[in-house]
Amino acid sequence: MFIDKVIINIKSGDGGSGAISFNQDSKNSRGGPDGGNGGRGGSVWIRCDKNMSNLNSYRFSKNFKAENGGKGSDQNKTGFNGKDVYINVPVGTLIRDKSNKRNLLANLSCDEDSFEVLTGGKGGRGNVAFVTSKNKEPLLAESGEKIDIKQIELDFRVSSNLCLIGPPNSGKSTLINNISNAKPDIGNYPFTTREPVIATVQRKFQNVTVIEIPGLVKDPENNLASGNQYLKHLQKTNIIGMVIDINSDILSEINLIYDELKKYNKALLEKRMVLILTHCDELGEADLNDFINEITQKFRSLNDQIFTLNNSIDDKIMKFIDKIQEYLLVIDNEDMDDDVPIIKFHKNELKRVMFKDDHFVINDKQFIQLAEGSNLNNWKTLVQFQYKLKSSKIGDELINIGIKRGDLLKIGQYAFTWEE
Ligand SMILES: Nc1nc2c(ncn2[C@@H]2O[C@H](COP(=O)(O)OP(=O)(O)OP(=O)(O)O)[C@@H](O)[C@H]2O)c(=O)[nH]1
Ligand SMILES: [Mg+2]
Repeated sequence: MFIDKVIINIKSGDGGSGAISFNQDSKNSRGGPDGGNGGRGGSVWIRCDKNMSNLNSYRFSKNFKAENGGKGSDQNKTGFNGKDVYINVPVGTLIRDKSNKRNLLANLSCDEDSFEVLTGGKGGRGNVAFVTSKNKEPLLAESGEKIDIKQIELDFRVSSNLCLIGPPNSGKSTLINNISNAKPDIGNYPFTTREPVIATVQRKFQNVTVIEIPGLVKDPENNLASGNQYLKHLQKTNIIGMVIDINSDILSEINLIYDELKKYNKALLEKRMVLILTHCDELGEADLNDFINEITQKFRSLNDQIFTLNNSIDDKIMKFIDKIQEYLLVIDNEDMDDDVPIIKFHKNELKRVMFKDDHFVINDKQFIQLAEGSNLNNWKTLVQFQYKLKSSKIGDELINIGIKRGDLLKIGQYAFTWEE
């Protein structure tokens, strides 16, 4: 199993609510307000883990929720901050906001890189924060900031030195089997390999990472097992190795590969390409030379980069690895990632106040928290709330859009009439 793309649900913690409380100790018989603030909700982080090489651990676990902040309490005590939650991903994972397909949130390409993908909700303020010269006994407090669940996509591209692609049944797995310790399935039928295979080749104290992409076909829509869906991994390879059976129509197979690469991202054609012809044990040396001449005439860029292999661990295969290692020394960095700026989720841009059907609505987050954190069913609290509302910019905005005495005003779960 090799999972390289998943959608997961994340939620950072809601902020804790602020407290409404009055100090009643012996030193202060009248009792001053002492309701503390709520704690901050935990955040959701994405963190690179260099030991991961796929997203398989997200096959079943798809929900990640950070802890909510604690409530504030009396004696001015602030609630506890919620614990953060960390989502580990392999190096080279793109993070996208699923509600907005094109919204790339981050590109985690360095080891130990971490990114706060969803910040925890702010804690609400306790009633101490609402003391003014006119209101010494505020009955107001805010609920904590609420955070919605978000869907994000984790999209992992394997980093490799050599990526083997080619038509089905061309000998890709056989090559991996001969040069590394990996033992992919080999079969004399197409699509033996249905998911990318990753292997490491060790020679002369230098490691070469190799990835096999399942067979490419001309018409990928009709073939769910084809490798066309995995072309993204080519973006992060240094060398593209086209593996083709010498008994096939080599020129048209090369053209098919070029076409598929061009369709996906034509910049891929600028990468270093090598041609690996397999089944060469089935042909005489003279025929082999004719073939190579014909190919180099048509594809001049492949000159000197054609390897003729047999299904055996012989001199030819060793020379092939040596050559790949040599190329790697001169290829600086073929990683095609653009520098992607890290951006945050878009906030919902609702108008702060509006008229809807037969009533006015306040969408301002801070006032909603204030309504929800206070008990507006208590008339004394409501008087204080309305006073605060009227002396704020939101009050001015309501007047600007035409609110008058007696009009119905809704905020959060509450509805009341506007008094002047
Ligand atoms: N004689 C000979 N047979 C080979 C050679 N390379 C591969 N084969 C045979 O060709 C068949 C296909 O080989 P695989 O390595 O499974 O090919 P693949 O490209 O990985 O195939 P898919 O994963 O199905 O796309 C197997 O029966 C291999 O034994 C070779 O150089 N010489
Ligand atoms: Mg295979």
